[in-house]
Amino acid sequence: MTTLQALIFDVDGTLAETERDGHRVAFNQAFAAAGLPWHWSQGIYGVLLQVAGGKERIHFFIEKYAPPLPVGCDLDELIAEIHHAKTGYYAALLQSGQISLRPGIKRLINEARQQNIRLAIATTSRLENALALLETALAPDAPSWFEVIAAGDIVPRKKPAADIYHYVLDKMALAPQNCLVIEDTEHGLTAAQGADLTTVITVNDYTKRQNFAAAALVLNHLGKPDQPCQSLWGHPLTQPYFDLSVARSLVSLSEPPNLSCVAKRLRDSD
Ligand code: XBP
Repeated sequence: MTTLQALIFDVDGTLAETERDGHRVAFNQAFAAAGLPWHWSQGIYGVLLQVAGGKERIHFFIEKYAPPLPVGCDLDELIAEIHHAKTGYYAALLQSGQISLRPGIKRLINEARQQNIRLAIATTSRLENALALLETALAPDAPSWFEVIAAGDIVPRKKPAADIYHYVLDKMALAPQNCLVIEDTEHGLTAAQGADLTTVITVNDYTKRQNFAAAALVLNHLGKPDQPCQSLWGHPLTQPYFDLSVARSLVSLSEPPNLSCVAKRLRDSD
């Protein structure tokens, strides 16, 4: 029987609602500071979220909406400057304590630590942004709780490519059937699935209409004793919150890895 050995968490939207109230706000602050008349409304940001990664998202915005650009600017330099400034604004937002963890995240991470379940992060976000969220919203030493924090440009292709999950599995020397992923987007699910990982989705306003048919379980959030979660799709949940007992049963039910994917991975790595 397969046993649960590790939990792998996505960051933005999964640990905390960082996209609408964090990254989006910081991007707008960086645009204003650069003297650019650009503004990402909540609605536009929902469209832009189809592209992962801050730099890639700015690039996509310029291509899609053709906003006014400074005359004669070097586009890559401009994007790098905006993204650098945005990272500073995002850190300041986190420091101000305006962004807190989603229900049940802290409880599940504590439970995993108590039961020696290994922890990892797999995010498209820049490493310093992931670390800042862990330090400010979880605990100053929280980054050390995670054996691997795989972030940003560490792999060549961002989600929905499976690269970041393959990277985590390789670093931890774990088989996918011994791990469970917590994600919030279809891109994240596709990435995890590409690495044969069983995935639980906690939706948010930006992702609740996405296709999560491949997930083992879809919840509104992980829940806690005084704030029960709702199961939206998948394996029936007979308790008010998601904990390691549910994680273990999902992993034990998971199908054996897709051998054609494993063979392809081996061929690709030749
Ligand atoms: C989140 C993302 C990121 C952040 C901003 O990915 O898509 O692009 O919005 O990232 P995940 P930057 O859900 O995998 O955590 O740090 O690059 O600005």
